Amino acid sequence: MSATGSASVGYHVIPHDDSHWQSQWHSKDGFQYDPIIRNHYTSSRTTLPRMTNEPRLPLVVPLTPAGRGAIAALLVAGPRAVELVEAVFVANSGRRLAEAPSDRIVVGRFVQEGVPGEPLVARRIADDRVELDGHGGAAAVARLERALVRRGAKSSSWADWIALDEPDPLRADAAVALAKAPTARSAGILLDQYNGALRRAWDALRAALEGGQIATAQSRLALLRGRAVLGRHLVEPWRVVLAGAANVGKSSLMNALMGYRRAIVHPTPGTTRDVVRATAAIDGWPVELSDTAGLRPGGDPVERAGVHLAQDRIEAADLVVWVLDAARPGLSRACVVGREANRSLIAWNKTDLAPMPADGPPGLATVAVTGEGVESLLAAISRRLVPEPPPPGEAVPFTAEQATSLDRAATHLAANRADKALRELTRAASLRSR
Ligand SMILES: Nc1nc2c(ncn2[C@@H]2O[C@H](COP(=O)(O)OP(=O)(O)O)[C@@H](O)[C@H]2O)c(=O)[nH]1
Ligand SMILES: [Mg+2]
Repeated sequence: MSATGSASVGYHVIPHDDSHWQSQWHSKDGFQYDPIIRNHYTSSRTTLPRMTNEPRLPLVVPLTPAGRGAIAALLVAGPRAVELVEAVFVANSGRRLAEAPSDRIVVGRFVQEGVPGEPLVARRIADDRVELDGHGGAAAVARLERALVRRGAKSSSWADWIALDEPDPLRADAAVALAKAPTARSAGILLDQYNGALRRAWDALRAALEGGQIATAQSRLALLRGRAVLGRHLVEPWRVVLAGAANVGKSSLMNALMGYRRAIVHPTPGTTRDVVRATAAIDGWPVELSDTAGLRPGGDPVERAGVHLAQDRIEAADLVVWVLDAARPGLSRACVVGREANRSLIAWNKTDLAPMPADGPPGLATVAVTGEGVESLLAAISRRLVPEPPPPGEAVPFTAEQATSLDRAATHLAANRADKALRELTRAASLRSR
């Protein structure tokens, strides 16, 4: 990824109440950089930044995901972090952790009631920050966490920890989203945002407003808003629904798109009753595909319920792939009438039996049972979902809150209230993710 962290931004953290902290962003002008924070943005040696103001309680933060794993990592951060760890850890060398050079890996054991037990590795990052690496697995992590909590630490989730420790809320949100990214492509875009792409664009937009360059602000705002739809679907998959009449080959197409037999295929019309969902990556974009019951009147109560579910899915879809039967074009056409074109794609299936009808709505030819045309359909789905993928390193707003804030700023700007737009953007960028 081409984006890199920016050293030209500043902030400070102020205590909000006993346990919560609030950060405030300051524009470049008039801000006194905190040297510790500058270090965070410029140092490549320190992997974890130091806190500017310390919470009263030291925190214990499991960093590795819950579940089985060979190694689990925990962070102990805050005042007395080293002292706290020394109460549950003894180094094999017999030396004190407090005296170990910072960043040195110290091999030792987890001590409970004075008895050294399982192996534990400690690394004193700073006086207020120690990383512990021990056996993985929920029970082992919980035991260590409990031992630290008994001695006065407070448990914190990694996401809360990032929100507390990372002063840039846009970057904190990117860190949280990055951990949820289902595909490498969406992770790449989120990594750009983590590395400052959105922060730079946000600040440039604010600078344009501050400088009274309204036209520039408007075009920057439009660009960001245009990318917000993609941004929301970097973590949440796009909802793509296969819909159409009974027996046209929707389930067969679902299986062909997925590459394995997910849905039941049968010549009997009305075989698919429930909505069958599967998640996939199409061209690197996370997608939830839904196969639905064939839309037809009548049928037994279960099939009718399936048709209702199908209609709900169609309404909520980001894209509907209408599957039409080339061998029975008349029957299929009713389904597409009146549908919004920008939310629809048409797949003429069973083109092995009959050619795509010249007088029907234009679409892509597929043969679900052989896979013919499926690659082209996948490419068309990708193009329809993301017509203009952002170039690497570009800003992409990726949370609903960011999108809302950009929309509000646009409304203010349209009403010639640049001051309000600026306030909105400033406020949104100083919110904490929770
Ligand atoms: N010849 C041919 N048959 C197909 C094709 N796609 C599906 N079928 C058959 O059509 C019947 C209905 O398929 P299915 O996927 O269950 O349709 P659905 O009711 O729309 O889900 C099955 O017998 C499939 O094998 C195709 O492209 N060509
Ligand atoms: Mg079916």
